[in-house]
Amino acid sequence: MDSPLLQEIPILKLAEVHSKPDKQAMAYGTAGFRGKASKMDHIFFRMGMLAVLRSKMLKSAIGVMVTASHNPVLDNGVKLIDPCGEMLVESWEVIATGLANASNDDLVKELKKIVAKENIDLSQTATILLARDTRPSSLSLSNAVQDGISALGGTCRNYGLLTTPQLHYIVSCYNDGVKDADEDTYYKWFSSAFKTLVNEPPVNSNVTVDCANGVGAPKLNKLYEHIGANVIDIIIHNDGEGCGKLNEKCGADYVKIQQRAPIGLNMEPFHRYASFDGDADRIVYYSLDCDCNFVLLDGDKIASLITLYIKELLDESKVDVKLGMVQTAYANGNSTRYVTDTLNVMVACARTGVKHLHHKAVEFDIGVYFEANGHGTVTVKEECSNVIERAAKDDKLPAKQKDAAIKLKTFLDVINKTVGDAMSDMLAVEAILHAKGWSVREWAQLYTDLPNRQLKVTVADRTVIRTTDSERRTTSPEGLQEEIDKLVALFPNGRSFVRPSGTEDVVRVYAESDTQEHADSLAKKVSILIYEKAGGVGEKPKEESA
Ligand code: G16
Repeated sequence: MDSPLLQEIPILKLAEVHSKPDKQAMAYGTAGFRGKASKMDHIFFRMGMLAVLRSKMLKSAIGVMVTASHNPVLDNGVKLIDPCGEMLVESWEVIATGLANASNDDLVKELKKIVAKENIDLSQTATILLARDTRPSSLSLSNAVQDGISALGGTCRNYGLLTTPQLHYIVSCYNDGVKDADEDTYYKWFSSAFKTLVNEPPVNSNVTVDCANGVGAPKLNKLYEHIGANVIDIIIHNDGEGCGKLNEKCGADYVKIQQRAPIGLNMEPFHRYASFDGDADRIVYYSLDCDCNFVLLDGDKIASLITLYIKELLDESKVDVKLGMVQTAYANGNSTRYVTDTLNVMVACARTGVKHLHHKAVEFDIGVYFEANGHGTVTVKEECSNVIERAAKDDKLPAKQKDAAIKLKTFLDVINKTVGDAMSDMLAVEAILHAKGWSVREWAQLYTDLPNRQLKVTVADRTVIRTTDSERRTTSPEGLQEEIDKLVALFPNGRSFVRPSGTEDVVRVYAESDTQEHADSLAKKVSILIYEKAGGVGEKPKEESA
């Protein structure tokens, strides 16, 4: 009997509507496919089909998120979410790239190849949970995903506008048996966990949140309504209602890279500010010190604060589990030293991309993982959750010990364990500051960042840069690493690395040194080197004249 896949006509009809332009190739990058929205319709259609195949294979619902997160407003992107709410497994990224790049004529052949290779039973049902961000192109591109889903006979539950981490959370709830899980399920869970933590007394100072003119603004507003203004005071900035554009001079990426406030924000010393990115999966905090210097509290500072708090509660509760932290090469050297030497917690290093950090984090009983750009969360092994829960209920324990276990349990409830989540991370930070009676001043003083700089270089083909050692060293082009080493040696406490971005068509350059001037100069010199050795295009980076 013919399998549903062999009903080629409906597939081909829809494939014609979502036809692939000739000679266009894309790869599943750091967080899915990303690029100019106007050139990606066929990719969204094909990812709808791929999600159906994955759902049939795993007999679970699969998520599809339409977003390009921190990228400019005219870009878009798509990524698949696996059943527990985690990123798509890496082996399927290769399959996704193959399907995205198959010619129109080879599309059905490519689908059949996937079915055969992965041994997919096409008689299985498939459920796809779909959501999108607020980009102008997101609605039509999510319609393309829906066409892909119906082409292979899958069922689509379309949640409309959501933040990326909300969809990750809903996918995990759905596959856990909560079939009616939706946005409200998210708000109810996180607002209730937060209120349990901080209700008495409530948070008494406000936090201003730049939502990058993205989907985070309406969603944070809803979360705020669930928590209540009597518990937390949130002021939303860049809510997308004015003339500001998504991620333009605002949002977590802008604030982190430029090390300055987003557009239109008049900052006051010691006030708490936070920025989300376009789909609210990243968050950075910042403030002004008494001399009105900009103070950034990035992903490293958030991770350090969370690790410190969990460590304190583990020590107080005497719960004996293995706590660890995971960072990337971008982590500020002093954050790694603080966590290793002062907190005495083990730090592992992973490649850029939360999927890589997540995999390493789950090796610990409790794994705190964050990229310096503010993307991260905490993972907890199930056995570890059970140990904490038992301690929290154990009346034989001394009151202080039991109380710490209760606090730890409630704190971990406020975390979205599926993926980095700006809203849930914000609640975690607010809860810790509240518990410790700290302002941003005490938090900032945990350690002093080594001055650093990040730059981008455009080259003809960024894949000529290959890296090793968690992206800390290059293996190609030949001789490049030796040249970088020579430049680094010129600067006290110098460190620099380069890597091709997986979300933008650029090579990223990171440098740190003892002073901002030195970090800037090292970053510039390395950028020039990349331009010369790796086929730079456009304007060549210049050294600032003294
Ligand atoms: C995505 C990934 C992050 C990564 C960032 C930049 O973030 O989820 O893990 O750090 O891209 O990646 P790259 O340097 O390879 O361009 P987002 O917030 O854009 O989804």
